[in-house]
Amino acid sequence: MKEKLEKIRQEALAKIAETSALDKLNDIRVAYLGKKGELTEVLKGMKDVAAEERPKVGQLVNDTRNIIEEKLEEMKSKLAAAAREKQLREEVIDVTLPAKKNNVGHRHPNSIALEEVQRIFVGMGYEVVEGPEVEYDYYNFEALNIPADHPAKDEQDTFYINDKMLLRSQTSPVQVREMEKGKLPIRMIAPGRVFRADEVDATHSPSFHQIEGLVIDKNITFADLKGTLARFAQELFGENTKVKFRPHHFPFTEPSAEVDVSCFKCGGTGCRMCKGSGWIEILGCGMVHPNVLKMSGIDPEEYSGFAFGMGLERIALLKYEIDDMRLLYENDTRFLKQF
Ligand code: 2U9
Repeated sequence: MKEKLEKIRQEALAKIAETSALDKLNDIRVAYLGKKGELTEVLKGMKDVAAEERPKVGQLVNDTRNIIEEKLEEMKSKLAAAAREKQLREEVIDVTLPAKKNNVGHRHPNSIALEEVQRIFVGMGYEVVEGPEVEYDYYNFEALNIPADHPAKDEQDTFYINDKMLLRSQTSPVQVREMEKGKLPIRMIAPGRVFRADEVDATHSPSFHQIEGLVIDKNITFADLKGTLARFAQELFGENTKVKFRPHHFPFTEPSAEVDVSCFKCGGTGCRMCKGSGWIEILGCGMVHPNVLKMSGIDPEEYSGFAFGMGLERIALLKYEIDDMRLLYENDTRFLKQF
């Protein structure tokens, strides 16, 4: 029995000494000290030991158990300390490594262009006014002298919500609402999102942005319109910019014109930017139609006004020489960061 215990002790201690993993220690504990462990098996043989020998043998079993347990605990602490040390070594932070770059956003070319246009008009005393994107047919078409059978009113071109409501196809309703308030004079610009049932391509999108302007006062003439837009063009595209007014037709203005600016890239000699013509179309304008004034309660005998409208994306594409409008809607920061 004594030899047996000595053998168990030596074997267990040898196994403990060569263990390098914490979970293996528990296997050793079970194998020697567990319910079916080797030491327990030895205890079962106590009944065959002579009565006078039993206390001595019992003491020996206890000693063996204690020493195994002691060594198990010792090894456990040793392995745990080593594991902790390894972890600390591996998790050390190298403060000299370069920091991760935070990908910060960038202002959108539309926003930069809008701020520029707003700055110019606010500098001339204009107010910036916004209005709803969901509008009544009345404010979007009827109040602007657009007849019921006008092609723009077709469902092919305008997004209707029901008989009376639609997604505005221009920001003009904002001006109509302002005129209805009856506070004159008016000197305002209305920037905002508009909607048209267009297919997406390099120059079209079903949702884009406009900036429209409206001035109403006594004695406003076409000369005021020309002077204002000439100044605007010079501020936006440079002091040497010339403007050219070509007769046009809009239902809400009479007379109406489209405005070209001399090419800011080649100065008017002709290049790829202006398709060789020396001129670039940037906006439409005209004197507010008397019917439009009347419908909003303004007497055309007493007051007159001018209005203009431009596509914000078009201005951004021109100014920043971007050749595809779709790039403006992808919000890829690698693209946005270039402006
Ligand atoms: C009121 C009266 C008149 C706004 C105007 C234009 C001419 C024009 C287009 C430019 C390119 C729209 O973005 S675009 O497709 N706009 O040419 N807009 S005059 O006239 C108004 C507005 C409100 C009460």
